[in-house]
Amino acid sequence: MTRTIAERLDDPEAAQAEGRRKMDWAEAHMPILAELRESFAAEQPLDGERIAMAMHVEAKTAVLVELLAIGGAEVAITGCNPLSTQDDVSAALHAVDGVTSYAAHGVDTEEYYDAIEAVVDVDPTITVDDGADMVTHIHDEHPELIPQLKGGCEETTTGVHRLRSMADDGALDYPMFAVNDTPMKTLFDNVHGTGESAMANIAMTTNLAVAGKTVVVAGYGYCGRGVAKKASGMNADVVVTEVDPRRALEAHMEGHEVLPMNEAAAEGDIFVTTTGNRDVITREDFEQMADGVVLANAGHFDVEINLAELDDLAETRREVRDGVEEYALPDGRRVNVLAEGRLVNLAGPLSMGHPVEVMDQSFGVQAVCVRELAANPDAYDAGVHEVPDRLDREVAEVKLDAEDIDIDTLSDEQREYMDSWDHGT
Ligand code: RBV
Repeated sequence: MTRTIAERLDDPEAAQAEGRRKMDWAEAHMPILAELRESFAAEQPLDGERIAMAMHVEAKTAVLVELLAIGGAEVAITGCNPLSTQDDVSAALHAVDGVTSYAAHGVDTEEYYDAIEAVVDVDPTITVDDGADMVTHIHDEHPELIPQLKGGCEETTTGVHRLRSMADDGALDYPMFAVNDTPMKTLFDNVHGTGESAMANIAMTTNLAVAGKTVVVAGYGYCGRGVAKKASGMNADVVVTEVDPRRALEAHMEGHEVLPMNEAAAEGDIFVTTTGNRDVITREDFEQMADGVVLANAGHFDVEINLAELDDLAETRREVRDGVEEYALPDGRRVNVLAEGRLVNLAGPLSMGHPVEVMDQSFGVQAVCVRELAANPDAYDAGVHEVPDRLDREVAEVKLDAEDIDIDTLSDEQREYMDSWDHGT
């Protein structure tokens, strides 16, 4: 039997108190979720829903989960990465009425999937994923649940990518919202969230300067742009590697050097992978690197830095600081890998995930998407769906209001002009 977090801990009450303290801090800086809490409490939009979740179980996620429970749902949750769970937060969440948490820090692969299986016991009507592990598990192991599933929400680029591949193969059998792809998520969480938290965690984990260094950023999608921007802001020289010609040009026009990884390998001091693909840094690259380089991954899965090849090359391997593994090569060079090559902003010993304010936006979109699936289950067929623009707007408007920012409104004449085509000079 998979144990809940309360059954795993020696002193769940002490853990709960500390977890609740972290949740209180996050909650105080999440105005979008605060506003939704009022309407969810009053209107009970999730009454009767059962939600199965696999997400990074830390304080901001916990505020989202509590909101779903306040809205009337029964929720079961586990982690979406073995190292990103904070046990105290998991314990605090488990103590919330209507919530069961199986998330625990440091589980092995078998325990990780056992916990996903345990979550499925909630008999879900809705799923919420970060990375698509829950939705794929349900398709593989519990197809009998598919008819009752109103739909699901996916948080991250990698997960949406997996879902689109499933849909292309005709293998996605219930509707999924691509929460990741909304403006309120991508333009903030992926860019600023990843950029700030990845660079902050690299700096904190190593206690080394970024200024004056060369930071190699692999991938110039939204996450890569964010990392490059923040690294530049910290006075590093930035080198970008890409496979897409347009993105490579964009990086060039933003003032970054663009090189193939094998050449960048010889120049970099700090490497950050953000591609979502495997084998981005491999043996040939390790062979080019200078002594003392720092390697970190900010993509969802730990496949971007080929650690098996690095291990193969290395003579010895030891933990030189918490969260820093040094691989010593036969010629004396040392390559330092942060957070076991897992996403550095969530899986390191000091990691806390993205800043609170950006997760308020991402999770605001999650919450309104769950509400939408509960309210309009028949409106969406099996497949990947864009989040309706009105929902993304709703979240943006709450945030503007909270920030006390006013914007203009189109006049009738302007609206008509924008909608018409028969005007010219
Ligand atoms: N992410 N979650 C956090 N809960 O602290 N930080 C980042 C958190 C999400 C982010 O939205 C991204 O898409 C995903 O993690 C990658 O797994």
